[in-house]
Amino acid sequence: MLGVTTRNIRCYVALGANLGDPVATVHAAIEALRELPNTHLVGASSLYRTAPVGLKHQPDFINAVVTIDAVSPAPTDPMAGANALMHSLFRIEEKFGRRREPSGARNLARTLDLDLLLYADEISDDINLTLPHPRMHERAFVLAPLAEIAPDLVIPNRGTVRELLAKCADQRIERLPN
Ligand code: PH2
Ligand code: MG
Ligand code: MG
Repeated sequence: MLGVTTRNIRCYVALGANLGDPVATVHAAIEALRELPNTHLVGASSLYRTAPVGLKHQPDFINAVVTIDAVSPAPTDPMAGANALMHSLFRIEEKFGRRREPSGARNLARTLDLDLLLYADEISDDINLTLPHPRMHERAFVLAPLAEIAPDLVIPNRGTVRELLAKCADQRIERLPN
């Protein structure tokens, strides 16, 4: 590839499911992420059974986090890459049966939710793609799997994953055997 420079962009994606067969779905979704073009799946956490956060009368979730390196030609607008990745995540959600309410209602039980947590050190307050993910720093269901694969990672303006997880001790979460 003469003359084309590429760079690897380290990204973290959270997986969550609480409808259907969530354990099978999260395992299969990790494989779907492994197949994404122009990316390399670097690592995956264990699966966790977690109490719903901010939701009433919903089943427990299965959650996990993966590390992905996106390969991007440089120079480019970094948010173009982040938006492209987010749309790939939406397509995988749909493939696994995720239906979004036409009303835009959020936080319904879902077969699969894929959230882009971090895209390198991009900071964005775009309403459609806020980076870092605006609530990741206070959620054990994100921080515990992330601590398994990147404990010293710094969430911009928040702290390290390890420190932040220590503040979430009140949230019920259980690692499933691999
Ligand atoms: N996702 C939410 C809201 N609450 N709670 C748990 N335990 N796991 C999730 O994935 C989750 C949640 C919004 O996407
Ligand atoms: Mg979510
Ligand atoms: Mg989501």
